[in-house]
Amino acid sequence: MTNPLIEDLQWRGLLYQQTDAEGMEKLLNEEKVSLYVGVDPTADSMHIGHIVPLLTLRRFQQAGHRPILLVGGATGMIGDPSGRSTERNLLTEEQIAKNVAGLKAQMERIFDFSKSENGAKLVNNYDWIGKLSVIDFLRDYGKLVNVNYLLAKDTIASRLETGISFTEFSYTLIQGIDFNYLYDNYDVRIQVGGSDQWGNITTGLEVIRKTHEEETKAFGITIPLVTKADGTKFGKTAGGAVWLDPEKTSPYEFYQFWVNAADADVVKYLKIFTFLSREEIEALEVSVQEEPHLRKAQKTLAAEMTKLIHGEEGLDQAERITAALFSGDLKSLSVDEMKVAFAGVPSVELSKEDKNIVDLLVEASISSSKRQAREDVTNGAILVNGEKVTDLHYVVDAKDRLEDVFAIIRRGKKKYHMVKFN
Ligand code: 485
Repeated sequence: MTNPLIEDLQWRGLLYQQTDAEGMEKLLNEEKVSLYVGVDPTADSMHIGHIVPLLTLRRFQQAGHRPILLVGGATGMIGDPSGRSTERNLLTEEQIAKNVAGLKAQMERIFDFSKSENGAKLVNNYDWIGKLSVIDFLRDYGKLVNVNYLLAKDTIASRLETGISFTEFSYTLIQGIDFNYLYDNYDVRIQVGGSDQWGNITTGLEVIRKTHEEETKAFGITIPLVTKADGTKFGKTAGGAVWLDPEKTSPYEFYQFWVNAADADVVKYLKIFTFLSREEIEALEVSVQEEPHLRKAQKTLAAEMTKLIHGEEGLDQAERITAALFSGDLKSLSVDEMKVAFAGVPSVELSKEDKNIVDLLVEASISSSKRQAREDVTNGAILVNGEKVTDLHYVVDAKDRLEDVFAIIRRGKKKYHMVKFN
């Protein structure tokens, strides 16, 4: 017995652990179900590591199932020890409220909430965990799990040497109560998470089993960690994590992250992250083998991902900045786009006074000496905000100071410098 959705997930490399693969396949063949992923509000934005389970839920939604997105207003106040070797700092209630709002907005962009049959639904576990008294917690749930059972969980066992607070020790049971709550109230049958969530997902199944007399039919699956062929960590750039929030990672930087994927990784990413069909991805795979210089697969990946997270507008901006930097023609960019485009280039601060171009090149260490600077200018190697400057007497003044504070100087074909005036 096969199921087209499971087959697709397998082909995409999205299935890692499963509590009962056969049982779940049978369930999916028989009915449309609800399933959930939880995210804790530890930051006001998700990063690209978070979206793999979310996009997997969207694949379930496309197959007719109903995604439930849980924001951990309660669990965020406790702190998941999974995948961490040290205790977390507690966040304040204000931080959590702000983070919850940020995550919700991002989830709303990724899912279709309007479908009548199986529209996505957002829930916050603060709504039920927040009401649970200490006595009820210990009597109704604490009795269900043995401490020995909890001590054997990887995320707890690995912390026994260095120590784990009772707070973080209890976390897995809270997440288990969530699964049980959603099973009872939203008919949720499957929990999905990254591989670090295996222990928490199985605690939930344990709680469901112990609180229900009839045979329970709930399942857990985890998704493998995304890896890179060169062994370095996926999802990190020189500037840190790749965030979904355009204020933290601009659509242009986001696009650049994907377009720079290695040939050895790009097909895997297309399978994991995009909704392109198997045929489309296989055609791109041929392109990577036969015409790698065209970077068709990378461009498609970058366009799909940027559109998904930042919309057509974000993609348009990213492509325009990329093209302008490639051709060296900055005049097509707005001042805001220039700021985005050059956010990462080295900047030099100079005082805000009118200055001869040769002096400026030396002071900003763009040319190595006065002689070099003169040569650069007369050779036509210098562009100020995209305009060539060949006159040795040219004065850089207010007209060149974008927003009165910066100018982009290009020397040679590709070397850009940002000069900040203050
Ligand atoms: O009932 C639940 C309550 C909280 C959670 C899940 C179900 C959140 C979970 N404990 C967690 O910490 N998730 C991580 C997070 O929030 O950042 C990451 C996982 C990753 C993947 C992602 O969330 O580390 O593997 O599941 C969606």
